[in-house]
Amino acid sequence: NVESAAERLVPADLARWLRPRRRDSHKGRHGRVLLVGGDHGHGGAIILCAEAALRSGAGLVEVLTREAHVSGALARVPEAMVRATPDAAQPVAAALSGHADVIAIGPGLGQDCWGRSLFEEVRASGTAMVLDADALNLLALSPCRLPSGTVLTPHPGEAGRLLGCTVADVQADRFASAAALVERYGAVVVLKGAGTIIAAPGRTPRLIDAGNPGMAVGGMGDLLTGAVAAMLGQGLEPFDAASAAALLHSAAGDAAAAIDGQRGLLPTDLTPWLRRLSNPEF
Ligand code: NPW
Ligand code: AMP
Ligand code: MG
Repeated sequence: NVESAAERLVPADLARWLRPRRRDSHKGRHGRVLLVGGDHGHGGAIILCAEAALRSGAGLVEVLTREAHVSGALARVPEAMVRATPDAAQPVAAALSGHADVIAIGPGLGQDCWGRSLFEEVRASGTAMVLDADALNLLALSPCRLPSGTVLTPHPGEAGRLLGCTVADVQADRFASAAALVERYGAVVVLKGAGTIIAAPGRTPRLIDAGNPGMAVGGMGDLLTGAVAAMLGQGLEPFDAASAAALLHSAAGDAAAAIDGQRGLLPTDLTPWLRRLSNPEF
């Protein structure tokens, strides 16, 4: 069956994808990553995403969020370039200081006019994309095939919306659900939750046993979105970028939980481990 045929990833596999950097490397080689989200009430999601992108090795991180969240984001992550769009969304391109290699959109994006117009613009941009959270919810409202190489990171609730079925249906056969998402959207899919699956058109699915229920807390998935964007920015092809990021994120969750336990684990407890584990030679 599909599960027994899946490639099981273990943390040591990170060394396959995360090689030491060239001595003469520079930030432009590690990806200019644009992260879009953080509507009113969900400002933290895109800040967590930015921290994770930087700690996973992205070269340049830009955040596009609500004006109200700019100063908080800058205080927390001064390494990021943080910009706002006004209520009537101005073009994303106008808010960029330059060309983005990859755009991740969705954490805390919301589904009202602000989030919808940003999503439509990103979808039309032709740039490599990572879609999470409310970008997935918006996609579910107007489904379409996506440019190959787009990465989707649904949790089971979002996967159910994308497939038009219940969470129970998704969980009843997670491999079949991941395959159905790949089939319907033509994208790389990271089906999150215990036993994260990475699936892509024409590829043998991958399964990650690492990770733990301490990770079942708000904001945890927002880190993964930033990590996927960072891996794409560093030049991994989409299936490997999604795999490396999900493996890094799960291993960081286990490393952090091994110190002080699962209960009360926070996404920010993982960020130092994203750095440490993304340098396998260390
Ligand atoms: P149930 O209840 O079991 O039927 P939603 P969200 C299911 C932002 N955030 N296994 C589960 O269904 C996000 O980025 C902002 C099984 C649950 O009820 C989004 O933009 C934060 N089922 C927005 O909030 C921190 C699972 O999905 C439902 C499952 C809403 O995103 C929090 C919940 O999903 C958050 O990240 C699993 N492993 N996981 C911030 N600090 O700013 C999920 N489900 O309704 O899509 O809501 O994920 O909270
Ligand atoms: P989100 O629901 O978007 O915040 O994403 C939650 C993140 O935590 C995903 O990467 C999940 O795979 C991970 N996670 C949540 N619960 C578990 C669990 N019980 N075992 C392993 N990973 C989990
Ligand atoms: Mg989420």
